[in-house]
Order: sequence, then C-alpha cells, then structure tokens
Amino acid sequence: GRKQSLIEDARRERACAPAGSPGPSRLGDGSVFEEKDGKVTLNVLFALSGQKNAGFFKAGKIFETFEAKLLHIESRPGRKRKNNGPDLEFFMRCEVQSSDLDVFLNTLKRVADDVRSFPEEKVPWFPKQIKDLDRCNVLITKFDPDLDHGHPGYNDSEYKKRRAAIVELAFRYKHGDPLPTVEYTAEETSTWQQVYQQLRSVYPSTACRQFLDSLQQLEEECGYGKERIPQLRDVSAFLKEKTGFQLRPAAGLLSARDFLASLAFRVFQCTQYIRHPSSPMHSPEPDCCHELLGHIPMLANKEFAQFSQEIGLASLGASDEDIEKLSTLYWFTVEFGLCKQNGAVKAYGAGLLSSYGELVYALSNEPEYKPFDPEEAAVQPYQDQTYQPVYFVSESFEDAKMKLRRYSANIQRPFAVRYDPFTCSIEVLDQP
Ligand code: HBI
Ligand code: NLE
Ligand code: FE
Repeated sequence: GRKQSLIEDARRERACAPAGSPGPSRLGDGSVFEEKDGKVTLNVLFALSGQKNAGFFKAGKIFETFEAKLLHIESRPGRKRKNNGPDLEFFMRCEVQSSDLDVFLNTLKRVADDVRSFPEEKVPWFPKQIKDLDRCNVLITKFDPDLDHGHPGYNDSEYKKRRAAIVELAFRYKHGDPLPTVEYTAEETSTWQQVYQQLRSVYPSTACRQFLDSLQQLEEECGYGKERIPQLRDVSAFLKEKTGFQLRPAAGLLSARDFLASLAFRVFQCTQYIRHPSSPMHSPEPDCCHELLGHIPMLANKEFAQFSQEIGLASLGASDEDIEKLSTLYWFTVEFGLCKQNGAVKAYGAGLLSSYGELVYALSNEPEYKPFDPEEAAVQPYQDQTYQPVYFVSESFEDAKMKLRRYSANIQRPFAVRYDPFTCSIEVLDQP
C-alpha cells in the first residue's frame, strides 16, 4: 500500500531525473556539492518523530533505493519534543549519484522532518583548548638566517649559533611551563639600546595615543627602558593584568593560520631572539624588538586586545582563502596601520613602531596613502622584504577597530565559535 507506493515513486522519479551535468551540483538553497566520478558526498540531517514508528525503515529504504553508500550514521534524541513522542535525529554521511541528489532529498522529505543537507566540509583542524596551542607552531622558513642568503646574519656563525639556542627554548616550551628567560649578552643589549633610544625619541610625534599611554605604563610598571631587554615572563604578567593577554615563546615567523589561532585564546606568540646588530633600524622578520616595542604596548590596550581576539576567533577553521585575506588585512592594520588623531597621521601598526627606518618613512610624503577599507586592504599585494609602498590610513583608531570587527564577523563558516574564558577553550556551535 502506502509504503510500496512511496518506494515506487522514488524509483520512478529516479528513472525520470535528467542526467546530471558534469561539475559541481547545486541545490535550490545554493549549496554546492563537488562531484567526483558522477558521485557526490553529502551530510544529511533529519528528524523522525515517535509516531512515525516505521520512519527509520522507510528512510532506510530510500537510501537503499538510491544506492546511497553510507559512510557514517549517528542518532541522538531530537531537540524538539512533540506531543506524539520524542524525536530522534539522524546524521548520515553518504555518497549518491550526483544526478539523484535532488530527488533523493525530496523523497527523504516525505518520510522525515527537518531534512537538511550540506556538502561534505573539510574544516581545517584548529585548537579547541589553550594547550592545543602546543601544536600551533608551523614555521615559515623564509627569513631563516641559515637558509636566506639576504639575511644580515647569513655569514655570521656566532649569531646563528646564539639564535639557534634561543629558538630551542621555544621548541621545548609546553603550555603551562614558566616562560623561559634569556640572559642577553652585552652585544644584544647594545642592539636593543640603539633600537630603543632611536624609536623612543620619535614616538611622541609619530605613535598613536593608545600606544604612548601603554608604553608609559610599561616603563613605570614593567621595567621597560633602554638599559635591558624586558623578559617575556614579566611582560606576560603585566599584560595578563591589563587585558588578559599572555605570551608564549615562538621559534620564528609562524604560519598565518597558527599565529592567528593563538589570538583567539588571547595568547600572543613572541620571538625571543634579537635582530642582527648590523641592521638595528629595520628587520623584515619579527624579533624581540618587534614584539616588545611594536606589539606589546598595543596589546595592553583593552580595545585593541578585544579586536585582536576577534580576528583570532574569525580565523579558526577558516578556508585557506579567508586566512590569506585575514592575514593580509592583519598586515595592513595590526602590523602597518596608520590612523588620524587630532588632524595628524599617527602609527598604530607594530611593524612601524618597531622599525625606526620605516616609521620615519611611513610618515614622510614618500609612500602612497589609501583610505582604510577592509575589503580593499584584504587583497592588496604587500611587501615583506622592505618598506611598504602603500599604507592604509583610517579616520581614527576607533574607525579601524569597528571596520576590522565588522569584516572578521562576516567571514562565513558552517559553524560558529565562542570562547569560554573560564575553561580557556573554544565552544563550537552548530557543527553537524
Ligand atoms: N609569526 N612569530 C610571528 N610573529 C608575527 O608577528 C607573525 C607571525 N606570523 C604571521 C604574522 N605575524 C602576520 O604577518 C600575519 O600573516 C598573520
Ligand atoms: N620591520 C619590522 C621591524 O624592523 O621591527 C618587523 C616587521 C615584522 C613583520
Ligand atoms: Fe608582528
């Protein structure tokens, strides 16, 4: 009777369905299913209510009719409880003929409620707990003094040996360990001294107000000054009190994905070695001068800390394309951003605030300025060997903050994330 006709309908519809065109299959709701050898893999979620006792077997029959290859089944009590008994929800992953996709789902809708389907998503792994950051250490070897012929330390074996020893501390570090301290040599301290003095003299006229406020606190409360290189351990304790940010040692330039992911936990990854003494005024790669002078003062600002974390949260599980855009946007704001304050252009980007050479250049009339627009900045090609030819200037610090937040919040993912500060972990919502 009823059952038989349902299955017959399904067979008939299957037979009559037009042959699938090659390429991705698109459903009415716009979702796109990648086709491979005439088949698509999809995730189906549906509910069966208590009264439709036979629902499960009917649904199974539909899978059989369409020769769906089952890859995964899960069931759980439904969220909506109806008068006629509790729902069961099913989550299935299966492979069907791509030409059958529409008919298959429509047939399923006749026996099940809330049928939802989505393409098989390959969500990149991301850290869920703060200790997972131990796995976020993919290094980009671009500026390695052992490999990069242009590195000022390429022919300096003493420098390379020293740097390798400091990097080793980061490799060995695990979440929860005390932050390693480094006994800096007289030569390293002298490099820091030059960097500090030169920059400090131009900050009042070049740095944004938020930076200057924080730097003053760091000098008063955290031992910042030209005499010695601050230790990550002290700086981390300071930041933790100001904005909840904490530091962990990084072995070098990290992949954008790993670097951004740590921001979601209010963790900032810091290099501990210092630039080569032959080029104190600019280094294309991060070093302790860049972290301590460029980034730390900004991270001690509550608003800046907040949107840094938001950029981090937006990056979790994002596609490679979105990571690329987000990191380019990060580059033109957090690293090289300019903003207007009291009618003058000031620097808030860390890459500027740690390089005397580029800071002075960026605020001269040499480079090109563009008004800050996140969509445009996210795709602007950039320069990571020397000074930037182009900078984005925002109307105010608040304006940059607002636009960055809006951009990151708009990145589309098939799930949502929330940070739980009590457990320092990420809650993933709506993931099938
Ligand atoms: N890695 N250690 C470290 N420090 C950074 O400042 C840094 C990084 N990797 C990537 C990066 N910054 C950004 O330029 C963006 O690509 C995210
Ligand atoms: N150019 C910066 C400096 O010299 O401190 C570092 C930039 C790191 C992205
Ligand atoms: Fe940086």
